[in-house]
This record gives sequence, C-alpha cells and structure tokens, in this order.
Amino acid sequence: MLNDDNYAFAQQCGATHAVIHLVDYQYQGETKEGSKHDQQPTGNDEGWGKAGRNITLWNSEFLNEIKTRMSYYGLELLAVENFDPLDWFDVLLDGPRRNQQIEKLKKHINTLGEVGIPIMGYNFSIAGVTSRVEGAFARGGAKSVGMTSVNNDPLPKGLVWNMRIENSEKGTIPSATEPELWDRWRRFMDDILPVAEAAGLTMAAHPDDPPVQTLRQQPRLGWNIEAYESILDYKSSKSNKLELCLGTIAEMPNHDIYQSIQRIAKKDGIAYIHFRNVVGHAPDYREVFIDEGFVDMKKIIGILKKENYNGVLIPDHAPELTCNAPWHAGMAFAMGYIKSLL
Ligand SMILES: [Mn+2]
Repeated sequence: MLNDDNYAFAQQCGATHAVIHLVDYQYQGETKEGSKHDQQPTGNDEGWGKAGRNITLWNSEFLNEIKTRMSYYGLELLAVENFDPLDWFDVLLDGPRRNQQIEKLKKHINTLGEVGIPIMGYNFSIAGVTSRVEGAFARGGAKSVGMTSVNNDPLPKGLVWNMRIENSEKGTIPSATEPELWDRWRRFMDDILPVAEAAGLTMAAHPDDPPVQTLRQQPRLGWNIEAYESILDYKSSKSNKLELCLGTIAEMPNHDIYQSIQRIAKKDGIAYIHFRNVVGHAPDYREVFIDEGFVDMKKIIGILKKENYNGVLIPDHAPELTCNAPWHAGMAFAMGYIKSLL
C-alpha cells in the first residue's frame, strides 16, 4: 500500500504525517495470495500470515526512499509500527535465539535513527492480536471487527504474535507466567532503551488488543490500564512512551477513559494515538465508526489540548463503507471527522 496513489489520498484527506507497517500480516506464501492488504487481519486458530516476508526491507536505502517519496506529498514519516515476528519471536518467548534477535532489533533501531524516523511502535505480546472476528458490526451493517469469545486454545509451536514461523517441532508453546512475561519485557527494555536513546528514537508500546488477562493460555502485558501505564513508570525517558490505542483502552475494564487519558497525557507519555471508537468492553466489544462508539471523541480532543499534547492522531482501524473502495472510504470518513474535531 506504500505507493503514490495512497500518499496522494492521505494528503487529500488532510494527513500531515504517516505511520507505516513493513510486516505483511496477510502473506500466505508465494503461491497463495493473501487477503487484501487494506483489510484488517483476523485469521483463525492458525493465526494470520507467514512471518518474515519483508524483513529485508529494514534498511536505510528502502526507508529513505519511502521517506523522500512521501515528502513529495507533504507527508512526514513519523513511525514504523510493529517488528516482524521472525525478527524477535525468541525475545517474546525467551528462547535460545533471544540475544541474537536483540542484536537484530538494535540494528533496526539504529537504521530508523539514521533515516530520521522518530518513533518505533511495538506490541510486546506472545499470542498477539487474536480472538477477534469480522462482522457487520458498525452502523448500517458496515464491516468491522469485534470480540465475542475468548480463545484459550494453547498456541501450537511456531505460532508467535499470531503469525506463523517455520517450525517442524510438534506440540504447543508452554504458558508463561505473568511475572515471566514482565521479566522478558524489562530485559528487552534494558537492552533496547539505551540504543533508542542514543539513536534519538522513541519506543512506543501498544496495549494488548484485545485487552484480556489471558489469551491462548498466555499472559498479556498491557491488558488493563494499571498494567499498561506501568510501562511508563519502569523508566522515565523520552524514548519510553506509549502507542496509545484509544480503541483498546476503551475496551479495558473498570476505568474512566477520560481520567486515564488525562493522567497519561500529563506524564507526557504519549508517542502517538490510534484514534478510534468502540461499543462494549473486552471480552465482548465491537469496533464501530468514530462517531458511533461510547467514547466522546470531542472530549478526548479537549483533554489532549488542555494537556498540550502536540503529537499525531491516526485513524487506526475504521469500519469499511459499502462502495468500490471500502477501506479508503472508511479512512476518509474517520479523517474528516478528526479534522473537524481539531
Ligand atoms: Mn491500535
């Protein structure tokens, strides 16, 4: 999707910055075409696509080319979102290749710093974004995704971050405990944060989507507001912030979203925001149109302005509109709404 037509489309919608993904979530192998890349991946018990398709693209030549091309359309390349599971599965699992993979991640961070991309968004999750289903959940039967039940089947070996990694071993991935998961994350931060600081890069943590305590018999890191915010408290640094997903935070149980956003904004803890809306709470919620969910988006903008948040908002997921360009129309609707709120 990184092409001139989409850059022009973003510019025409009023976008000033861009967040890009290099991971191909839908890749099913050379012979099989995945689903369309403009649709959210949901997958099934076997996860999304095969990991690793684009890992060779993490180099300064390629990223510089994208950055330059985007600049012709007035777009500033703000962030790369998500490491490829193939590059860090043993960091997540604490496996034998963990240290080797940490070196690879450090290299990626230095590359981003070199190119001048200020943010790396990441999601420290073993099971990844799983358990969601597609449906006609938004206004007028618009297609979106939601959660109707919790998948607690164990993960087969080779399914990490909900993507498939070559693995001939049989069996399942043993469950980690919650303290073990936090320990893995802290070791990741201890290794990565100094490199990010030196490279002038901000590491931005996405909350666990969907936000439930356990999925596929694995614990989740940032699944409620206290756990998610504690990422900021671990180390106070300009390089340790949140990829604040308003949708996921809205789905979290037992908190006042307006107070939570105000508190996090006050701490200067936001790298950028996934600005979207939902109905319900995990494990029973639906993603809906930006003006349709229970979150008062105007109130959120007011809080962000009051707390002097000057960063970027992106539409993130948007329900698809029934027409010849369902994804583009959905995004344009969200963009128009955001511009009007601003
Ligand atoms: Mn998000």
